[in-house]
Formats: sequence, structure tokens, C-alpha cells
Amino acid sequence: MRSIPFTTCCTTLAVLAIAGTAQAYPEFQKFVSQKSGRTVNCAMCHMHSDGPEGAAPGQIGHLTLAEQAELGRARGAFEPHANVKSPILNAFGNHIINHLGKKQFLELRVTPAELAHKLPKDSDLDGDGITDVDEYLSGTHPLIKSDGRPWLLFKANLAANLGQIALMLAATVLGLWGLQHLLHGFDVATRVSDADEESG
Ligand SMILES: [Ca+2]
Repeated sequence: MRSIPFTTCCTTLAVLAIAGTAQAYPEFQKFVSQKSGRTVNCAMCHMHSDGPEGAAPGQIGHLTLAEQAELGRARGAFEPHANVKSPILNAFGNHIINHLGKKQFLELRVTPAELAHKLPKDSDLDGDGITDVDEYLSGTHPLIKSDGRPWLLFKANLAANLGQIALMLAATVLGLWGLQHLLHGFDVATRVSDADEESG
């Protein structure tokens, strides 16, 4: 039987090891992709779109000693409200860990849909009017204001500007009403003038 060179074997194992952890917790990505029909990468929760493994900014190989220490603290945050700031997670990823704790988050790997029910219903980290929960279920980015389902963005913008729109409509209606009465006034004045000339 033909043997596989040791270096090839090690390289393959290293690649498999990296590939196996590159997505960190792919159950959530898989669920969101299937539900929303959109392609979702690791950037929904991580600093880097390829996940935590690697040497690029936002990945483990690029961390300073202080960041490594904070990463260790974040990885040990099994209970909620530990107020950690993992350097490999973005604000949404840290929001999840701080709200749920690592223990509950790991339990949700078998039921990733449940994550939507465990997060705060009114949290909207990017302030675009679409809650983080709706962004998670829609496969849009909870930290990018311009990324959202068009209908949800339209509804959010409508709700945010409802007062201004109502004022504009009222001004338009009043303007049209005033114009109509002004034209009617001109018409009456013209008829009176014509009648005066005929009688004179
Ligand atoms: Ca949002």
C-alpha cells in the first residue's frame, strides 16, 4: 500500500483543523441561510468574515497579549452579563454572549432558531429601525444600517418620519385648499367687473 508522506499528512490535518473551526459555530449560519435564503458568513457575529482562525486583523493569530487575555475571559463567560468584549467577535457577537452567557449559547447550537427568542426583542444595535432579532432571522447584518429587507427598512423609515410626512401632507392639502379659494375669488372679481362694464 502506498504511504502518505508525513508532511502532506500534517498539512492536511492542519488545514482540516483550521477548516473545522473556521466557522466557529456554523449551526447558526446554516439556520439563517436556510431560513432567509441569503448567504451569511461569519461576519454576522465575528470581526472577520472568515471566522476566528487565521492571522488577519480580527482573527486569533493577530491578537496582542492583552487581547488574548480578554479572549480567554470571554471564552470563560459561561454565565450571562459577564460584560466581556471578545476581540474576535463584533458587537452583535459580544451582545449575544453577554446577554445569554456562553453556556446557554452553546446549548442553542442544536436549536439555533431559539436564539431569536432568547435575545432582547427591542435591541437594535445599528439603529436602522429593524431589531437585531429580525435582522438575525432575515439574514441581514445587525450592525450595518443599509443592510435590511427593503420592506422592513421602508416600514422603519415610515414610522420614524411619520410626523414629518403628516405635516407635509397637511401643508399640501391646505395649500391646495387656499389655491382653490384664491382662484374662486379671482373668478368672482372678474365676473363682477364684467357685469359693471356691461351695466355702465
Ligand atoms: Ca438593526
